[in-house]
Amino acid sequence: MKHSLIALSLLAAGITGVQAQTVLKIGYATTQASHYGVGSTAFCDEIEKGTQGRYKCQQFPSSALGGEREMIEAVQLGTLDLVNTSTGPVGNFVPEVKIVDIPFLFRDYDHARKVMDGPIGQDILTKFPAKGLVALSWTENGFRHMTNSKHAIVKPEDASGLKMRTMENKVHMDGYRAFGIQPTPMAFPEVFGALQQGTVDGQENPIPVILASKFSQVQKHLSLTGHVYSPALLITSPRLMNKLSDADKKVFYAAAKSATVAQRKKVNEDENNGIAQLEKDGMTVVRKVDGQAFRNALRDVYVSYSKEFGADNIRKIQDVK
Ligand code: EAX
Repeated sequence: MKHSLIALSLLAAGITGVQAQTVLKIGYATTQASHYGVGSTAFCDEIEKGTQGRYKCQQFPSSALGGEREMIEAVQLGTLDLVNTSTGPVGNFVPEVKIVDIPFLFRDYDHARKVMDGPIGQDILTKFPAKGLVALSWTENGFRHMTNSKHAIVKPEDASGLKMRTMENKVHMDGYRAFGIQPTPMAFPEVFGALQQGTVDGQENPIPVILASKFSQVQKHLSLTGHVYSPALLITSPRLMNKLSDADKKVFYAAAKSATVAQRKKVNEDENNGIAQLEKDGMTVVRKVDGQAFRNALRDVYVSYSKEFGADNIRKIQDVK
């Protein structure tokens, strides 16, 4: 009797010796072994360690909680704590993000990462709280390449007329129309089935996504167009961040930086090893496309991009060395 009274009084005083634990739900589109899984696991490991186990994650890989747009909405509503997402649908929530989705805006990974980590990319992150979101860091999806089931794509004329699945992203769709592509916007969970049934002829994604999603099973041709750099973001909500102590906030932001580093490292690895793997899996790969022809095809749409985003803002990104 005596012991239970002591236990009860300790409990009442909150002195349980066992810290309360909060389990955070984090979702992303591809497998746990993919670049999103590697980045998310780095984040989760670090917040558990940094908060002495007071915070830990429950991961929902492989679009278990729906497409990226749905997961971002769930974070806004409070039914999901974090999402590690490409910028694909993000521009529909935070318009300032759209500029980084412009085709052929970034020269290479070094250029893209410098922009995202520098003042331009960091300033975009400050626009999220006004939309009920908090972007903890830029992670990374990668440079996007075209796959299809019909024929090799070397120049825009080869892509012309193809029904290609795109993200729900107007900036991408306007650019792809300039190549003569018929863009079909679709949430990621539906893509494999649509390719398998031939509802669309092709799609475009970075090597890490093509690998993790086993698109080689439903796509014959891969062309290394690298037509868009696809940034990604680790997003949570002001609701979650406002619950954290200042010390825990620091832990979360530091863990988000670790996610960025880990995810980019995995993208590098997939870029180095993935193409040979996809060839082994049966894809025919066009390594050298006519990049200039693709860029030339965008001349008119760049006029509308300049009107929408400001020619000087586009130039500022292009001029980052
Ligand atoms: O973020 O929808 C897409 O094509 C994205 O690249 C994918 O969800 C990974």
